[in-house]
Amino acid sequence: MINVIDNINSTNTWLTQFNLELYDSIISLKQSEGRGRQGRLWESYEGGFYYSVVLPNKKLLPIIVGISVAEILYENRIIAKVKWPNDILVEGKKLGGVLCQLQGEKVIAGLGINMTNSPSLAKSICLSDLGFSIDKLDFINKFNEKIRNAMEHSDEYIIKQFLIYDCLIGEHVSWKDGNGQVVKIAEDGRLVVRDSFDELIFLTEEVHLQ
Ligand code: BT5
Repeated sequence: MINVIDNINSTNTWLTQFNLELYDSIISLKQSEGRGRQGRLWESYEGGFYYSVVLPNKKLLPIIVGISVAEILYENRIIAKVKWPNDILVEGKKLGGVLCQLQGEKVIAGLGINMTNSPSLAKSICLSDLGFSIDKLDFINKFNEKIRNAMEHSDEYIIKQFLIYDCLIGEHVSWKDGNGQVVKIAEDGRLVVRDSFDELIFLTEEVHLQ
């Protein structure tokens, strides 16, 4: 069931408060306390897309979500890239982001996309800046269909699909206490980076393009 609401603190928080069925979801016109990862804020003014859905817990789920969003954008002629694990970038700026939270045996996946809202942040972009618009309910239907299909695919296939949209491989990146060059996405979904000592490092945390 899709729950539609005009205002809420956070669509992810709302779903965590109920023991909902797989693929139950909520969309809100705005959020008063939209959340990013690690306690960061997600600017959520009216005009944006704020959606959360209950999904099965699968190993590469954050990557599957990123691919699904990028595919829908491509089908709407928007050339989007995914910055591992699942920032959605267009023209090097952040169009959207995904927040996956483990909830018992399920995952709550929250998706924010800037549509007609113009975020105040410097490195952000919205669909109307690009001259595009997407129908929100159409987006939800396509998104859920893509997620269901992706559940049937092998990990190897999912990683291969991710590489179509990836913007990090071969790039120099930095993280909290180091820097290096991105080598690949490992089969378990972690980022493999080579640092200046030629060691391979597997990252499960945030990296920044240099
Ligand atoms: C994310 O976090 O990118 C995940 C965002 C998920 C938001 C959705 S909306 C529906 C659902 N309900 C929620 O409460 N959350 C989810 P992270 O990678 O931590 O990025 C957060 C950073 O992105 C912030 O620190 C800002 O720098 C930047 N940011 C915040 N709002 C933005 C926006 N509207 N557009 C672009 N960048 C933004």
